[in-house]
Amino acid sequence: MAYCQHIGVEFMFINDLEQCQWIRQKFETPGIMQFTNEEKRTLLARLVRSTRFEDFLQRKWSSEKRFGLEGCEVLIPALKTIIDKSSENGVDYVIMGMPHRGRLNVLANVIRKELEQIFCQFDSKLEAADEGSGDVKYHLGMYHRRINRVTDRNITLSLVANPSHLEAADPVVMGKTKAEQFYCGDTEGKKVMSILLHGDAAFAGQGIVYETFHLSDLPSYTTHGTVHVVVNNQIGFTTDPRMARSSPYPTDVARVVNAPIFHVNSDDPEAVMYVCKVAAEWRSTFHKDVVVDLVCYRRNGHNEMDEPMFTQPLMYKQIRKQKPVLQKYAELLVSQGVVNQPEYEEEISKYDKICEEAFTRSKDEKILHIKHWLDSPWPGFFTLDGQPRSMTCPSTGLTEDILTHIGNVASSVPVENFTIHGGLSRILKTRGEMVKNRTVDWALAEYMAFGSLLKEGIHIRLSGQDVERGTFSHRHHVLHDQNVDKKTCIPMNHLWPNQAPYTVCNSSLSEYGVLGFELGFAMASPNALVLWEAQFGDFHNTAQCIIDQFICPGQAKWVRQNGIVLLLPHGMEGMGPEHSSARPERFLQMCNDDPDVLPNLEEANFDINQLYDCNWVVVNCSTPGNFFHVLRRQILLPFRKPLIIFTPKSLLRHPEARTSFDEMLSGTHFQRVIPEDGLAAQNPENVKRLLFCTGKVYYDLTRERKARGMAEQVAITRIEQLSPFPFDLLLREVQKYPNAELAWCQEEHKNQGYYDYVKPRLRTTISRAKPVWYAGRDPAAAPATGNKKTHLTELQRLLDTAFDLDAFKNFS
Ligand SMILES: Cc1ncc(C[n+]2csc(CCOP(=O)(O)OP(=O)(O)O)c2C)c(N)n1
Repeated sequence: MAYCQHIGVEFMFINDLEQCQWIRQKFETPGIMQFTNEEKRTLLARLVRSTRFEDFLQRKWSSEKRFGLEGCEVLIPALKTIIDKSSENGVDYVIMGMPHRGRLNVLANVIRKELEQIFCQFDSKLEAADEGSGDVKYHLGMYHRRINRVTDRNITLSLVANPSHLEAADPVVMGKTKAEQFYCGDTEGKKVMSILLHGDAAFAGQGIVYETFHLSDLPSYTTHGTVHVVVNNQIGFTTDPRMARSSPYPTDVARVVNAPIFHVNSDDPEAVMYVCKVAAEWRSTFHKDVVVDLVCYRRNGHNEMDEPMFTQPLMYKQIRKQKPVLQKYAELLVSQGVVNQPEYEEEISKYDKICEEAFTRSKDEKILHIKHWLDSPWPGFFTLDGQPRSMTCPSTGLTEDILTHIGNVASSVPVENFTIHGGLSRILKTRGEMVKNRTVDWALAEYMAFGSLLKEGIHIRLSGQDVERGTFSHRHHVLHDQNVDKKTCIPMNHLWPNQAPYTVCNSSLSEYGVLGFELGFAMASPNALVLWEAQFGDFHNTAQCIIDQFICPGQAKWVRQNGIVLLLPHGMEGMGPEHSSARPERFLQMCNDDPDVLPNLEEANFDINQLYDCNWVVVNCSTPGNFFHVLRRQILLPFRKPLIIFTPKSLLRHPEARTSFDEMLSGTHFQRVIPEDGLAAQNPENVKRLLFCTGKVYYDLTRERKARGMAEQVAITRIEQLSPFPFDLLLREVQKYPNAELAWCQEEHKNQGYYDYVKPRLRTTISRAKPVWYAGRDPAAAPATGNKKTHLTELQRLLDTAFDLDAFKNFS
């Protein structure tokens, strides 16, 4: 197929005739690529800025890493063309994600971050304001509202902060875009769009690229088309467009995701501009993804310190001979009489002057503020100087009426003429009985939390594999008519007249992509409860990069809070090495509280201050009621922190794992610690052992204690909020039982679970006055045995240790 010069198009794998015809018409119509002199001059001016910006940085800071754009200076006019064209078509908010290459240039010349703010990032003597640990300049995000000069319309541009991990920000950008579309009612992506930039190597190599593309085909995840731009220097230097087409990598990606890919020679700025216009038009016409592959070369090494001749001598000899694209294009326009030489030189000196002046101003900056680099401000949520509006949390309880109303909707079909499955009728009937008896199980507790927040105007989004039904078939938030195909009902959306919407969506089979997406979604607004549920807790490890790079340190690096909730099914039930452990030890190891320092327990609002200072909250609730409270607390807190919840499997149906409405009424709160309240608590001096535990093992312990008749000798205290560690409440517990030995009991293996986190903190709580013994499984490489009998033997052994009052005699 014949194309315009310097352009190659791949779309053979697209099976929609209309789309194929559209592309053909754009590239096969003779003479279609025409530009006015005005457009050519704008293009030249944009190339001047792009080129001279890198030159300026190189002159001022020749030994600093900046990951310059030399060789692909057309990226700036390319992006600006996509934005101009999209703005013309009605887009007023563009959310972007990009890697290192050319990022500072994009910030300066596309997003229009003040140059002095960029330059002062190079000043190593500037002190950082006390707002987290910060990040390197080519990772920071940005948000800017401005007038688009070409269309004279308002446009907001946001560049999402990212870690070094290439492509990790892709799903985050998608999620944030989806949220912005959702909150402004843009159901077709006509106002808010995403642009993703990629390097060629990671675009082809990282699986997250495919995961992200794949989300664009799912209704609750689509952003209605993303324009992807690949800075493709992997094939080295070429001016031959056929070389571009033989570049296998971006093409493979596009083929898998069914998006057209336009290769274009980046030495031909007009061809680039044309392709970018077509890509933006494609997106606004079909609302599908499209890839622009900028085939270029990289004039320097990977960074400015690198010597590329070490490894690619011949290629770089050729590259050095190449005239920069700005020079070539300027010569072309001069020869065509579009500009004359003095005008061109004037354009250059005008921009150089802008840089020099900004550089002078940058020297006046005394302090580096990371908060100037926020990509998602939350207007109104904080005070004007960015503080929480209070340092308290109201009761998370509800009135009896609200509980009953939600319970009734949760156990009924709130629409007419809708036939549900017989098995589900039984489940709803059981729910109805629980409501009559004023109790909740796990599923109902979650219903109560969600339903009440919706009433308060909080949007809720629950996403993950099979979340609509619930992996353990306990949730059933989407009812399916048994007689009419695809007819569904979401009772949660029938609770209150003016309630916020509830989104519950089964995701694709992805963790990295989907968790990143939800994290991005949660960035957009503090007034939403965004939850990602893993099918089983251990699957979070394929999303480890989102956890390590964004969720855990996000606030410290980018001064941006995020209230995402991770629901991670966890528990040792003889199911084998997989499906057992959500790896609590990993989350706990990444908590930023000091194990060796006892905080000031007398401080007012100690619990809230602790939450404010932490990097994330880790809980393992032993009762449905506490699960209900912690979900509500997540929103009622005056700030946002990620919340990691280890959620149950067998406890979902455990007859004792029920909570009475009484513990959920107005005035009640989330309990960070649930103290012993049985016989042992009545005569605490007689208690020989105080067992601390968390989560499901509590039920094994109480059953065993009862069987052994040891209710007076052994007290059992549950730590429900593992981090931040409830030093204050635990000190009280220990002081209550002066004659008791202390032991930590867990069902996980010794090198896993909570032991390594809890032990030093418990010791700090008691000023190391007593040992803290261990009752649990031995260390192991795998999280759980695959043999049911071994599982039960191990469980019995740890229970034996927990209740053998002589067990630790030989150690002391
Ligand atoms: C997930 C991940 N793995 C490895 C790296 C280390 N790394 C940084 S840049 C880079 C090469 C990128 O090549 P390319 O996409 O061609 O971009 P270029 O720098 O050449 O423009 C690598 C391997 C990284 N940042 N992220």
